[in-house]
Amino acid sequence: MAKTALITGITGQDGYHLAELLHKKGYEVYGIIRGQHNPKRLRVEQEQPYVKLIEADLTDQSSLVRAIDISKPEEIYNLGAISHVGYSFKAPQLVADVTGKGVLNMLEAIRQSGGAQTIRFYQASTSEMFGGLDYNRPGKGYDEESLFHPRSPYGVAKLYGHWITKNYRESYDMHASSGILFNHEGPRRGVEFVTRKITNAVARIHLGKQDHIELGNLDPKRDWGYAGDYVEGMWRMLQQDLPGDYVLATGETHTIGEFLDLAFKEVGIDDWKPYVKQNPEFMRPAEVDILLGNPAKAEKVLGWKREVDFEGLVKMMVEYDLGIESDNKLI
Ligand code: NDP
Ligand code: GDR
Repeated sequence: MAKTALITGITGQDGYHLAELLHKKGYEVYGIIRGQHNPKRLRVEQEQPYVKLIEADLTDQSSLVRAIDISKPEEIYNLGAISHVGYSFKAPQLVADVTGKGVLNMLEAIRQSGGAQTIRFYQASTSEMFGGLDYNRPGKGYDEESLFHPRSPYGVAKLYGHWITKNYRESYDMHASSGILFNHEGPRRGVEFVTRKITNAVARIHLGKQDHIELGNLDPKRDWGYAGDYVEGMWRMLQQDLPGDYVLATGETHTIGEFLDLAFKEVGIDDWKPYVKQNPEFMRPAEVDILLGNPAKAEKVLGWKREVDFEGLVKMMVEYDLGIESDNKLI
């Protein structure tokens, strides 16, 4: 019989890819949408009509209980969060409420609905919990046993979400798993994140719609993969007999400068420096300098491996942005 899943963060990048994956697998898919007027509702309704939307908010536990009552899911994927690291310095308390305490609200909603033993739970944990500092960075990359040292209100809130998920697993024997995911991108990435900001600007510069791009710190290194690959890993975690924590990463790290190199080359520009200006507005009070993940456990236990490589990812994103910018479509 078809399984049922409830996804928070359905309007986000990962919500899009996960809903598509689960639908292809024959799931009945419910998604939580927040706010009385959410402009992204129309996009979901038009592109993914198979998703049944339920109005709720991670800060309102009663709305989560209602969402579980309506959907009666076997699996809940908690992708909802305020997810922008830079923004988390500007609204730290809101981020604590949504990205941190929102996880507790969902876990408690599951318990109150009587689903602690029947509903499998996925928490969207992050490489931002590690912090990328010299002292805690293993040569082979961060794994599930590495020390945490978050460097932003977002990272701190996510660490709370990570530990409360573990705590509910241990305390109430819940099938609650955390995916510690390193950066994953794609055409569906929000333009507020550096990769999509770059690929969209590259397309616009190529088409003469914009003459430069303003960025912050170009030195940080990230382990960038493709979001479509990562949602497969999330699903595999919930299909295991036992819950657990898993790093999903590519095992490669690249600077923002390298991303710029490849993105501009796609439109025939070899030297991007004349097109890039630095703007301190996009710098953060504390930076995560280097992120590199070691996905050995996920590869061994889940049989998961990323398919799309760094070059393929940049190419895919630039091509997508050239398409929508040529057609003057909204991003
Ligand atoms: P997005 O920022 O694209 O999506 C975030 C989603 O959370 C949106 O659907 C948003 O809804 C929703 N949301 C925000 N506030 C609330 C709220 N109060 N109640 C309910 N939903 C809310 O993130 P991604 O898709 O990129 O990431 C998915 C998850 O994975 C996030 O938790 C993120 O922190 C985490 N993560 C992401 C990584 C990445 O590289 N993408 C890596 C590691 C972890 P709305 O559209 O209405 O704002
Ligand atoms: P990150 O992604 O902080 O890694 O969090 P983001 O793309 O925002 O930043 C990556 C790096 O680029 C630097 N940077 C800029 N960033 C943005 N957004 N805009 C700029 O103009 C800019 N210029 C330089 C940043 O300082 C940073 O070093 C993402 C999110 O999806 C999180 O939710 C997730 O948990 C982590 O990835 C893993």
